[in-house]
Amino acid sequence: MATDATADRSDTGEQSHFRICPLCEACCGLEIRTRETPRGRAIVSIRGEARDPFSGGYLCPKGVALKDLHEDPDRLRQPMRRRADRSGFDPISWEDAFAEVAARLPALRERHGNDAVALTIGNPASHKIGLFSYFPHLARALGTRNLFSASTLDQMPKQLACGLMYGHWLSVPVPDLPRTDLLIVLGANPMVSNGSMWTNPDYRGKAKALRARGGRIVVIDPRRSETAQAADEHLAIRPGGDVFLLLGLLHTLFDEDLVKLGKLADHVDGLDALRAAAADFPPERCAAHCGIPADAQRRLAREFATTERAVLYGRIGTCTQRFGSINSWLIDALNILTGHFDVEGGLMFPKAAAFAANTLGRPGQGKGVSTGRRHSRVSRAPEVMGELPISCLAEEIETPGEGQVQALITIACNPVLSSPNGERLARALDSLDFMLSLDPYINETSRHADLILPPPSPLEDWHYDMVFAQLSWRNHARWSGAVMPTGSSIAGKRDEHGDPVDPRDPDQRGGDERTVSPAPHPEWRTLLRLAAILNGLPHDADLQPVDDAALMAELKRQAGDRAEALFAMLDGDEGPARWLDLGLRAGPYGDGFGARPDGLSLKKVQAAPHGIDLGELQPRVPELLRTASGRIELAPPPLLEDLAHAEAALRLPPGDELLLIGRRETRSNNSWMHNLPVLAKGRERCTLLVHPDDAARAGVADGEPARLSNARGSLIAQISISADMRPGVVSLPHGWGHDLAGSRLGVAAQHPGVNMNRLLDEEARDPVSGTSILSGIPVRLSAATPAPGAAPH
Ligand SMILES: Nc1nc2c(c(=O)[nH]1)N[C@H]1C(S)=C(S)[C@@H](COP(=O)(O)OP(=O)(O)OC[C@H]3O[C@@H](n4cnc5c(=O)[nH]c(N)nc54)[C@H](O)[C@@H]3O)O[C@H]1N2
Ligand SMILES: Nc1nc2c(c(=O)[nH]1)N[C@H]1C(S)=C(S)[C@@H](COP(=O)(O)OP(=O)(O)OC[C@H]3O[C@@H](n4cnc5c(=O)[nH]c(N)nc54)[C@H](O)[C@@H]3O)O[C@H]1N2
Ligand code: SF4
Ligand SMILES: [Mo]
Repeated sequence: MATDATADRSDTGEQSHFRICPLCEACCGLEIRTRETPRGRAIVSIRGEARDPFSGGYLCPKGVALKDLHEDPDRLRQPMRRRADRSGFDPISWEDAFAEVAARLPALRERHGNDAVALTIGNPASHKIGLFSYFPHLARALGTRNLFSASTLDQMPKQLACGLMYGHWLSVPVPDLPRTDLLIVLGANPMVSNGSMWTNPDYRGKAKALRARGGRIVVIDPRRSETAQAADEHLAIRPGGDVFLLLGLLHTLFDEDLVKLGKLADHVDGLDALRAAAADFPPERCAAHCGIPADAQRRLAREFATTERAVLYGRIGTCTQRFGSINSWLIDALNILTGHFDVEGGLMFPKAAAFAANTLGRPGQGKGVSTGRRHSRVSRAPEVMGELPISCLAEEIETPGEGQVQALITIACNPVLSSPNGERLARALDSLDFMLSLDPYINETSRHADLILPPPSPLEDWHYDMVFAQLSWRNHARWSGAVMPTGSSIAGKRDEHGDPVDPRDPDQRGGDERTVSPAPHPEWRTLLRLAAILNGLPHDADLQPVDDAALMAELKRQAGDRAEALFAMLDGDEGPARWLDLGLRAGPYGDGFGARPDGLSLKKVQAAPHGIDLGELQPRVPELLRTASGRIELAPPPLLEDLAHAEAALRLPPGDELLLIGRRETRSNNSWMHNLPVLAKGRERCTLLVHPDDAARAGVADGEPARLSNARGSLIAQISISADMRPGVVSLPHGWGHDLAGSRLGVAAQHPGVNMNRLLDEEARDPVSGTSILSGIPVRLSAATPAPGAAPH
């Protein structure tokens, strides 16, 4: 796909390229300037693009790091095969790599059955149209029940709650921040994370504007986070206490007659069941467990209910808990009951230009979602959204019997660091018959693979955002052309043939000689190739007919007899581009293949270098609903049932252990960007934040190493004393621990940090969504070398 929105800057000899950043959910529009040099195109600068209607010039330091990612000598440029003696990897050609897959994988599946091959997919896949749109081809070809993703370390509770309430997994409402007067943030830190399940670049700017117009922000978090520091009020909740706070608020709404459904009155089911459920949870009963006094709960409920334009937003801190699904449900229910839903300034539903299931099919009614259609083999964990909990992966590999996992394909994920008890998983990976990783790095997970197939650099690839346009603060459509020519790698460092070379000394390169492939393989093609191999085609079969057939099948499903005619009309020369043209033209703003000539198409979106603004969010109930009842389900049975467990938890004393929570750092992104020099430089980021009282009690000092331990294990972390912590709570970021042998992450290895997930129990989950409990973990803190006189904690 050569199209590339480029403006010449003849005055400087530079060119500007406009591209959305593929690194986090904010999807900022970037201006990337390049210059042609005798040795190829070089990246000159990366800035926020002020003319982007969606992000208005915002960016964070990670956007700038795209240059380092493009040029990272550790980033793989061609397939790697692990040596038989496991001493490292050697580069091989794409042809040989696929031939090896063809020789091993189908036979293994034949021998052990479909479920013997597991598939896991991670966070970056949602930022890559090639991965996201062609992943289903591979999943279908495999036909395995052992499908796992990072969703069960993250947002599955929210998707489950939304699925049950509104009828589709991706019908997730987002705060209408520009038009609200009161924002309550629960368990999220958008100042640093830049928003999640809420694509909202420049939270900082919008929050500032809210306060400038007289509005208020309240943040509820065990830590006085960066978002809390930029708010009007901070309530330091007990980790894991959100369910009790939310129930206390819900109770208050009914108790004090504050419920006001407004225009939604005719569109909800289950109000009486919700009222009955809330009766058991007066704030006075919930206070000790959530750590927020009853009068503060009642005051908050009143303020929320009586502020005309207000919104309550909750994210990962509320999801990765035992009651994550209930939390996600109650957050939306509270917005609905107070008239802050589907209205300006409240929670609203985006309407994406392409691929949104809630714009397809019959408006206002559907089949709803179902879960638990099958269960994992070992722990009997229910399937949710077609997946099993990723925390079940290790036991599915280890436990013999029918359906045991013998082979694994990992796609854009690093579960050895990102999931609880990655050490166990790492051991299990070494027992597999075959492992294949689609990944740009030899990292903690892919080092176990037999074969690693790398993606192109994001700057060599075109993109259109399939996922986050469905979660955006404003509707829009933006095309990102490729910025760098295919095969450009380490700008400025090239050998006498013009080929990019590794700028580091040979002895720094970890021993393996590397060659640079001139033609990276787009990931959609890699996935389609793997699917074709699994469907019995030769490893070098022509993929065009395979791609055509899949597209035609989809067209027949959507358009019946008109499929052939529409197929001929589709633009885009290959792969996801044609699917995108179909998505846009058949979508809610589309040209309907000529029926609405002013509507969107791939060509039209490609021709708008700064993107197309599709306006503020609009009310969408009941049109968006896809529940069987055609109404919002306020009291979905699986969630209502789990309330009995919350009630039981309330009868136990709250406990007084020190609790570990996580956090995110601006210059870090989960586990995989610690190898980029521009982000890695500066102070140590993987530090344990400890309240001064807890530090004194444990006898640990600022800047010193200390031991954090529990029944699962122990680690040594550097202490950073912080009065921003709620006493009794410590905070450590996740995604660190880059000291495992066999990875090739030269920069990250110099600041390895520690892996907090070593202290987590892989069997601890929210049973309703299968999501791991990542927050509120009981731990002990002590001096690394006990100091004389320090009291043990
Ligand atoms: N810089 C940076 N940005 C990122 C990422 C990154 O790694 N680095 N990761 C990206 C990803 S994958 C995601 S999913 C998003 C997540 O984005 P957010 O949901 O905003 O996540 P966090 O920034 O981790 O903020 C979670 C907050 O919850 C608080 N918390 C912890 N436990 C509890 C609890 O029990 N109750 C309550 N109420 N609060 C609690 C923490 O103190 C923290 O401030 O961020 C994305 N953006
Ligand atoms: N304790 C604790 N653990 C957590 C969290 C937490 O808050 N606390 N957060 C959880 C959350 S929200 C998430 S989303 C998960 C993330 O969990 P994962 O998705 O497993 O982890 P990432 O660190 O995002 O790793 C992404 C992988 O994709 C690779 N990659 C990057 N770009 C590409 C690409 O273009 N193509 C391919 N094929 N691969 C690519 C990287 O090299 C890396 O191996 O971590 C979870 N783990
Ligand atoms: S906030 Fe940073 S990482 Fe996220 S999209 Fe914007 S520039 Fe990229
Ligand atoms: Mo995430």
